[in-house]
Amino acid sequence: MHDRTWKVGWPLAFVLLAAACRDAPEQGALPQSVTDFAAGTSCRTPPSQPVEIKGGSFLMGSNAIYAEEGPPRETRVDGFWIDPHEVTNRQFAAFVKSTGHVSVAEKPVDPAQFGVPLEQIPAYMLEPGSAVFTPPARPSRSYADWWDYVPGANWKKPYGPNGPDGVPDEPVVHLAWDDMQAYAKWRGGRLPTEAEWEYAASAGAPKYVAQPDPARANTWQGVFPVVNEAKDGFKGIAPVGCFAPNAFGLYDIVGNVWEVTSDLYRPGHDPANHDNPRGPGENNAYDPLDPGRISRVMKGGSYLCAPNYCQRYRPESRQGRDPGLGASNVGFRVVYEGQPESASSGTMVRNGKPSSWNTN
Ligand SMILES: [Ca+2]
Ligand SMILES: [Ca+2]
Repeated sequence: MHDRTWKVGWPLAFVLLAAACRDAPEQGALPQSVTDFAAGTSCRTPPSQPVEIKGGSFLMGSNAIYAEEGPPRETRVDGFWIDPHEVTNRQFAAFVKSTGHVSVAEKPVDPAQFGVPLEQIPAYMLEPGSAVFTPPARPSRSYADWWDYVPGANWKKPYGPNGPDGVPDEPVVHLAWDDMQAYAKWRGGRLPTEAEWEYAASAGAPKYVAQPDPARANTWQGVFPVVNEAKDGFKGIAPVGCFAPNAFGLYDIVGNVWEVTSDLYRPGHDPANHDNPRGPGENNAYDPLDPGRISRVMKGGSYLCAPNYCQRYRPESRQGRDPGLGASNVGFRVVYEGQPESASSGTMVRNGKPSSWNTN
């Protein structure tokens, strides 16, 4: 195992992923290995045709739980199109096959990003790799106890070189911002703004604060990080489409994996910025959990969000995300300015009025 002292000193990504830790977890049953977190279950893959979201207004943000989500304010969003599910390994593999793209996690790490002399950097941390959630051997409140930098972990080998291959219908993870951008451009789209994402995730439904029912989203039931009851059927990541879509027909938009947006991160919303907001500029971006770096906003929580730890299984939830390092619970989905060519038939339109999902 890696040097724990060094891990605690990591300045960024692990904090970003685990910042919601507020209370000490309790003793409980322990998963035995990372392979316990492979889903091993397949679900019906939902349609991939992008869904049209008509423009409109909604109450963006919340004061209910975390200060960084407020203040709520009426916000207008222009119409757009959005993928009905998180980008999958199958989709990303098609992109790689077409373009030859090599993801950031598959390349050696630039030692300059650590800001310390080269001799102080453990060699393994300069190898290609990514951050993998690894259940701790005992209850802990320290994120450094459940995040490991694993050489050889990447989108194709999400648990590391000795783990299983990425499952085609599971969301792709371990990507950096540049990888997501490249994929979105290849698809003819882009990453959503935070406002677009939150509008689509809210789907005209009332705000809520409680953890979604296990039938509605892949989150963490039990006391994080040691008691993973998996009442929703998944200890870890789930294939897309295993849970009911929201009223706009969007699957897993809350839970499963966090979804990175194009906005730069700053705690809280600017009340004056409510017409198609695109987040703060670089000079105003600030992530208190990673103050030396400019983070992107990610939304909706993941399979690691539990009531005692990360109540971010809601449309309003947000955290900063290091754009340069992937992780095993962070993915994305793509939006489009106009009707994508692939959606010329079988179009699904959602206009703020909840309606049932129709695959016709
Ligand atoms: Ca779960
Ligand atoms: Ca999600």
